[in-house]
Amino acid sequence: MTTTASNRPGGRMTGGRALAEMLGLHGVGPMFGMGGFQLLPFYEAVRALGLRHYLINDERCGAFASDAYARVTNRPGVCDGTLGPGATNLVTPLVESLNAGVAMVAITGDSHRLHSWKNMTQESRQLDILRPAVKEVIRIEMAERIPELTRRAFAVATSGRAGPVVLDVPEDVCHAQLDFAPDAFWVDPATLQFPARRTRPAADDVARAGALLARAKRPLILAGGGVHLSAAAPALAAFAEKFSIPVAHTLSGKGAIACTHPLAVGLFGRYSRFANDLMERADCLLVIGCKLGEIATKRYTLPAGSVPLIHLDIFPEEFGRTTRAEVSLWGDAQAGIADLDAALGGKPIARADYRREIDERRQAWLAEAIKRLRSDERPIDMARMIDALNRQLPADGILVADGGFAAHWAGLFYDTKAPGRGFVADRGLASIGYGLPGALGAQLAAPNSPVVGITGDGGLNMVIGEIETARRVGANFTLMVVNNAASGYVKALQHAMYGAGNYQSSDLVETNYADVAKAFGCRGIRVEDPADLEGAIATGIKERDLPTIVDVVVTRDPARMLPAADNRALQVKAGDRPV
Ligand SMILES: Cc1ncc(C[n+]2csc(CCOP(=O)(O)OP(=O)(O)O)c2C)c(N)n1
Ligand SMILES: [Mg+2]
Repeated sequence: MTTTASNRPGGRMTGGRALAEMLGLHGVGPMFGMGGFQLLPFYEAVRALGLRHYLINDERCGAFASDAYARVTNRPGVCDGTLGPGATNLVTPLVESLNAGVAMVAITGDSHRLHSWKNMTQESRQLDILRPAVKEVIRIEMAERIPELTRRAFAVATSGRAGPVVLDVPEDVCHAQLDFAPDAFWVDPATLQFPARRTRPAADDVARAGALLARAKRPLILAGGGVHLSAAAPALAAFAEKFSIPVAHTLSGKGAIACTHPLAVGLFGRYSRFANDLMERADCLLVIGCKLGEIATKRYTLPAGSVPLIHLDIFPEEFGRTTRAEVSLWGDAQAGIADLDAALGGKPIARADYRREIDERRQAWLAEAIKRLRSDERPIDMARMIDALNRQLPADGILVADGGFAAHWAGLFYDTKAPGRGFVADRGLASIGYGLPGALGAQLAAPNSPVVGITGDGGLNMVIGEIETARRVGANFTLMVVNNAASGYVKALQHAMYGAGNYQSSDLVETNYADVAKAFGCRGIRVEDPADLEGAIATGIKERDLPTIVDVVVTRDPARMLPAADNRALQVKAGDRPV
C-alpha cells in the first residue's frame, strides 16, 4: 500500500497519510518512535513526505528525547509507540512531561476495532493505563476526523498549562483509504508553540502585588521551570535588574536569569548556595512558575510562613497547595512580569546595600565551595567535574542532567551564562535514564549549540541502547558519565541512615563506558585525573563528527556523594530523609 508524495493534502489517502500530512502542516521537529503493524501507513507517509522520524530503541527514550526537544524549542514534541508494549512504554516519560508542563503529542497505534478484545496480540487496556499519565487522551474513531483531532491534540497540548496528549489511532483507522477534502487540512498557528496564547493576571491582584513589592526592602524572586515554559527568562532578567531583586531558582528554573548575573543567587530548597539564607531574611517573596514542591520547599519547611508571598502561575490549582500566598496571580509568567513591571511604576530601584550583601554572601560561599570545585582528589570530586563544565560550556551551551546525583550536583554548582533554557533536567518525575535521550533531543533541537548530557552510570545502563540511536541520527553531543559504580544516591542514603557498610542492592559492577562508547562506534574518553576533565569536554564540544562519551571516575565513598554535604556531619532525623 503506497502513497504518492504531495505537498497539497486532500484527495484519496490512508488515515496514516492524513495524520502525517497534519504533522507536516504543524511543522513538527524530529519525531521518535518504534513501528508496528498498526502505524505502518503512517510510517510510509512520513517517508513519502520526507518528515524527520527516527527509530528509537526504547519508546521511553523516544518520548524523553521529544520532551527535551520541546523544552529547548518551546514547540510540541512528537513521538509514537505501537499497540500494547509500545504504548505502555510511554507511561514514565509522559508523566514527566505532564508534571513538568511540557507540550507533547504521543501517537499510539491501537487494535483493529473488528477484532479488539479478542486477545489480539499485544492488546492491552492501554488507554486506561495512559489516561492519568497525560493531559488528554484523544482516540480517533473515524478516519474522517484525523485532521480535526490531530489539530485538537496540538491545541490541548499547547494551551493553558501545556502538557502531553495521547492521540490513539486504531489499526483500521490508520489503514483506511478515503477521500479527504482539502479544506480539512488546516492548522491554528498559535498552537505550533507553547504557550499557545497568554493570559494576564487580574488587574486588582497585580496592583496588590505591586504594592507589596514596592514596600519591600529585601524582595527575592523564586523562579521555577514555568519561567522557561513561558519563554519569560529575558523578561525576568530585565525585571530583576531594573528593580534590583535577586533571583533564586529551582532545578527546573535554572537560567531564569544567567547564573553568572550579579543578582543570581543560585538554587534554593533541598540544596542551596546561600539562597535559603536570603529567603529567611526576605521581606517579600515573588514566586514565578513554580509549584513549591518537596525539593523547592526542603520538605515543606521553606519559606517561613510570615513572609508575604506573591505567587504567579498559569496553573491556579497550585495556589496554596503547599504554601500560603498573600497574592495569587493567575496568568502567564511573561505577561505577569510585564504587568508587575508596569505596576511598579517603571522607575528603577537601586538597592545598593542589598546588592553588596549578595556579593559578600556569594564570596563567602565560594570561599568554602572552592575547595571542592578545585579539588585534585582521585577519584574525582563531583564538584570539580561541574567546575570543568562551567569553564568549557559557552553561553549557548545546553547541559542536560539525569535524575540521579547529576541533576542535584549540576543544579547546585553549574552556571548558565545567558538567560534561557541552558539547563534541562527531568524534574517532573525525576526518572533516571533521561540524560542520554534528553541530550539527543536537545542536540537535534539546537544543532549548532554544544549540548552536554550528564548521567549516572545507573541511569545510562537503563537506556544504553540509545548510544546507537545518537550515532545513527548524528546527534553529536557529549555525554559525561558520573561513574561511581553505584546507584549512588541510594547508596549514600543507606550510608547516612544505616551506617557504613550497610548497603543493599546499590552497587554496580565497575564498567568502562569509554570502551562501551567505542564499541558503539562513538568517541570514548575515560577520565581518572581531574586535570584531564577540561580537555575531554573540549574535545567533545569541538569534534562533532560523532557523539563523545566522557567516562568520569568519581568518588566511590558513599560518605562523600551527597552534593555539598559530608555525610559524616549529617544530622539524620528519625523517619525523615537526611536531606
Ligand atoms: C526510574 C527510577 N528508578 C529509581 C529511581 C530512584 N533513584 C534516584 S537516584 C538513584 C540512583 C541512580 O544511580 P545512578 O544513575 O548511577 O546515579 P548516581 O546517583 O549514582 O549518580 C535512584 C535509583 C529513579 N529516580 N528513577
Ligand atoms: Mg551511579
